[in-house]
Amino acid sequence: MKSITIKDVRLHPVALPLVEPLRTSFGVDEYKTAVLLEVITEQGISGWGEASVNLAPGYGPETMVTGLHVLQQFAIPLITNKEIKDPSIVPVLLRSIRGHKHTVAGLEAAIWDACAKVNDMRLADYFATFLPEGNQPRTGAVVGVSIGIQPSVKETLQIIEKRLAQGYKRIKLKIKRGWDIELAQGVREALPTIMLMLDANSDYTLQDSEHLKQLDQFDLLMIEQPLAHDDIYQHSKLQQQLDTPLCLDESIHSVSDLQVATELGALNILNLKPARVGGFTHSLQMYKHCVEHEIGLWIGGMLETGVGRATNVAFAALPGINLPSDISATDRYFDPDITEPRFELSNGSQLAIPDGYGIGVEVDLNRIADCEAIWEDINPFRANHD
Ligand code: OSB
Ligand code: MG
Repeated sequence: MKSITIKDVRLHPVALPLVEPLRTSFGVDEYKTAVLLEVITEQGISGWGEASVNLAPGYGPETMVTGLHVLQQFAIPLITNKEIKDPSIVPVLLRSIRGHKHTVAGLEAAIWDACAKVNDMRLADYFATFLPEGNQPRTGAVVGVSIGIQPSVKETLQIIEKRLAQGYKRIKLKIKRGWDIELAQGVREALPTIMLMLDANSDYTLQDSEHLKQLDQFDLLMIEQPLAHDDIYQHSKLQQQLDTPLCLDESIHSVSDLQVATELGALNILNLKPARVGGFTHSLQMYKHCVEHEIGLWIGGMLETGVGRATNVAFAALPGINLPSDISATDRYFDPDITEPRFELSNGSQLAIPDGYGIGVEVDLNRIADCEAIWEDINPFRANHD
């Protein structure tokens, strides 16, 4: 395998209007924001990655402003002009930076893309070379769709019907305190056999366990992150009381978190977001852990732009990902996106791995410039200083 040396890193802070905003228990955003990274190698290859950071520290603690700060001041100098044999060295080079996982994951992703391209490989095939034999990617990722909190059961059902008609085979509904049992009941009555799951984004406490037990009657695939974003122990107590499998999202940031959660029985399923765990090197370790411990595994999403979507599709195509991932077709998020071609749903609720090397999609620099201008308009620091 050929190595790379990074000569330059370009940052593109962007905001893209969302076709359908996603209302969760912690809020709603009109825009998807991210810092896109373009690493340029000595051979002149561009690798692209997405640091998926939000306007507010809602889902995670990072924001656009912390992301830009940490990349410029700390992360980029640590990787520039060093020979990188392969991307698994990146967490080592960045070890003096604690936390900021979404941010460093974006930089690592750009390096994964560059390394795959310099070796004339699709990213999915390149990932497989870091796994034991028998982990060759499938033709694509099996996916589902995540639907935000709507004003009524009726409006939720309309969106579900639309998504089922488009071919999505797994529906995830966001819930919150006061918007759960009635919703699950209404949806199950109308659609008794669909693959259905709920995501609470940490809105409940262990005191709600009697209430949450009522959800057992709705034949849910799983309940995602019902309790605190920084808890593992109480989830293990809740799982003892529930028949429905629990899936953790916000609580798991590292291999160590996953080991603790496994030992305690706090999860049956992992929502693995490469961004949340600091990138693909750690994601590969967690993938191996889940396979070994028979923990259900799927790839979660952060409403990524086409760059992050492409990297996630490549990872989600690996055969150890055994549940539908939260990666939907381009038209569910943006019109237009910043990459070409669009991701489209094909038979069996799948997104195909693009043919090209690396992430396999082309970045549209004009569109990126437009989205940088939108970010400039909504940049909170700029607004405060005007
Ligand atoms: O909790 O999984 C979540 C999006 C932003 C922040 C948190 C979450 C989500 C999603 C969207 O559920 C999944 C997607 O990208 O389609
Ligand atoms: Mg979630």
